[in-house]
Amino acid sequence: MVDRKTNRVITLEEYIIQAQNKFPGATGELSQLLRDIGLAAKIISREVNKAGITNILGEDGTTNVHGESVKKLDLFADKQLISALNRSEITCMVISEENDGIVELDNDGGKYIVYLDPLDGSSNIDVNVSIGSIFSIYMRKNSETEQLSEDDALQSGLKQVAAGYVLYGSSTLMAYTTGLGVSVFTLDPSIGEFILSDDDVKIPDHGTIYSVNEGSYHSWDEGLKKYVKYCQVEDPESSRPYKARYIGSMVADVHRTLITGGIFIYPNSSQYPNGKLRLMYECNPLSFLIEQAGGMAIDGEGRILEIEPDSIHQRTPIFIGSKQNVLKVKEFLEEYNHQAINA
Ligand code: FDP
Repeated sequence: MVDRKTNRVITLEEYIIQAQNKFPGATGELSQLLRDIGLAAKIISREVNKAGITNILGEDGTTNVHGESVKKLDLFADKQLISALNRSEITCMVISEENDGIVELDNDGGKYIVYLDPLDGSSNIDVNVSIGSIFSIYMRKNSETEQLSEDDALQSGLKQVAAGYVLYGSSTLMAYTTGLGVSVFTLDPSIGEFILSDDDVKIPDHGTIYSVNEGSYHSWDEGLKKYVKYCQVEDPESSRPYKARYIGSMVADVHRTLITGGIFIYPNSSQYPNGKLRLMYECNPLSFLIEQAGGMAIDGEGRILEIEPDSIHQRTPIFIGSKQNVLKVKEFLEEYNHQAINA
């Protein structure tokens, strides 16, 4: 995207500084933090792109806090992001999918707390399918002189000051919001800079793609089964049947949903009674972005962003995407899950 006044491209760094200058009282710390994440993203992107020729594919031989096997690239991404955040001493604490408890950084007086999913969609790493990094930024809750604890980090998604993701796909892009719309940047590898590609992305109000792991159909609640059948019915007036698309990397599935509209679902099921995806570093940040783009994200009943967390690694079901699609699935859940309870 080209700056209309100067007729030249805008880099992530310039964009962040311009945005900061609109707020005369801003300290520049949040801007620095976003730039640090941008730098780590470039390093991770470089490593992802040459993963097949270096010895970084495959498993590390350990399991993470969720019992999932850890890939070498998961650990590389985790390390890069945490060391980038440690550099500018603005962040006091990181909570990451790859670490059991909180990770205290060198400046325990820093005012920001960052949640990270360093490499989302890890099962796709070794097969060259899109993966991503997700971040969510909060102000610490307690005073800067108090001992840091998990309690500082347990805040609802409504309190996020910024959130975003980096998608390592056919190109590498970074999307983020500070609560004033969603901006997207594409990495130009020839100059090593993220270039602004859209500064106010809006999700279509309705879309014709549904995205869910249908292999789990038999372990879903009745309402979701009925909704998916509704998506498959032929009805040209409402553009049905919808298309089914499921990459299996949440960032990639949600990014497609942001651009083309539709719905991404990871429900509760008999296998995952509380859903599989993590509230604090997967669902909250992506819900913040999708809401900022004009979409909706619910856990089946209420807004994801309104959930009061009781643990840093907690899970939640999620139904996220275009407003009309999310409202439609909600109707089905209310009608049929309710009937099942009363049967
Ligand atoms: P993965 O296990 O590969 O890390 O975060 C978990 C996640 O990927 C999401 O990115 C993805 O949407 C989901 O799990 C895929 O789960 P299923 O294999 O159960 O569909």
